[in-house]
Amino acid sequence: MGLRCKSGNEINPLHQIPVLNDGGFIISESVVIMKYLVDTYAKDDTLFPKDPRKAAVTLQRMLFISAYMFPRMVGYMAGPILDGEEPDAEKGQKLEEAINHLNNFIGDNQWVAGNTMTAADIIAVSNIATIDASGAFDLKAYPNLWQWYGRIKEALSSAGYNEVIKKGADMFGKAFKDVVH
Ligand SMILES: N[C@@H](CCC(=O)N[C@@H](CS)C(=O)NCC(=O)O)C(=O)O
Repeated sequence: MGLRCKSGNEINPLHQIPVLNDGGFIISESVVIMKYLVDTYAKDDTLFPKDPRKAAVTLQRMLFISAYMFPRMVGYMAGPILDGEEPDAEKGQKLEEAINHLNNFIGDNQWVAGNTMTAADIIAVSNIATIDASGAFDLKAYPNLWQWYGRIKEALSSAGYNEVIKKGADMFGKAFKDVVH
């Protein structure tokens, strides 16, 4: 089944991915999908804490990635990838601001939303892996982020990081690099 069925029934009227179909329960928006999956299938609440303040910080970080960093990443990378345009320096600066914010959010903590790994780390690494693969920014210049990036890749390695996250990130990164370099 695609985003639009042959019958004309749409599983996402916005025609966007990701969309989850969990036994007929259909829901879109990456942050909502992740929360639903944790609430429904996780063994405990560590990936999405129940403590109100920890939950608020986790959600803030997830929405920061989805509503602030991701649009800036797409804004910078889509023109070169889809239309063969030269990268726009101003859009690159906007994305770099978001990278810097993430570096500051991590701060001295081990993870994006504090000292335990949460769903915020998973959504964040999907974006950072794509930015890394684009080769357009020196992520080592953001030490908190760079150390966290190594940590999260290691933490997710046995959960299929290469197949689930790196493969797609490398594909987009390569498409960008092919135009730019
Ligand atoms: N806020 C949405 C954004 C989804 C989104 O932008 N999806 C892109 C691909 S990553 C898409 O399907 N774009 C096609 C379109 O907008 O027509 C989420 O986090 O799930």
